[in-house]
Amino acid sequence: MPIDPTQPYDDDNIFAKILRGEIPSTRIYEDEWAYAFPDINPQAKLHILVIPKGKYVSWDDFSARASAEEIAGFVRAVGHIAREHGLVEPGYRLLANVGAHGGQEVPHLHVHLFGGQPLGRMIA
Ligand code: D5M
Repeated sequence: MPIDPTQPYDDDNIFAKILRGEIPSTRIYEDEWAYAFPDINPQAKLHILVIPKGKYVSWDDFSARASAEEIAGFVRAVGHIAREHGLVEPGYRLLANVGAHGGQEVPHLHVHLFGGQPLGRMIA
C-alpha cells in the first residue's frame, strides 16, 4: 500500500528498524549521513537503497526540512556509492518514489540506485 507522504514520521517503519539494527540488512555503505543496503526485491542486477540517517518520511519531507549539511551529506553519499561501484561509466539510475502516485511503500526516504545493466526508459 502506498503511504501518505504528509504523515508524521513513524519510528516503527522498517527502515528505521534497519537503521537501529533491529532488522538485519547487509551494509553496503555507511557514514554520518547515509546508510545503504541491497533492495530485498531487486529490479536490476544492482539495486541499492540509500537512506538518510535522519528521520524523513519522503523526498518531499527531506527537501523541505533537512539542513543544508544533511542534504549535502546524503547527496554526496549517493554519488560516492555509485562511483565506488564503478557505475559512472556506463551509467546508472536514481529514483525516489513519493506518495500514492509514486508508489512509495516505506515511510522513510529512500533513493533507489539501479545499475549493472542497460535500464531502458522506465524502471520502478
Ligand atoms: O520501495 C520500497 C523498497 O523497499 C522495495 O523495493 C522493497 C524494499 N524493501 C522492503 N523491505 C526491505 C528490507 N527489509 N530490506 C531491503 N529492502 C527492503 P518504495 O520506493 O517504497 O516502493
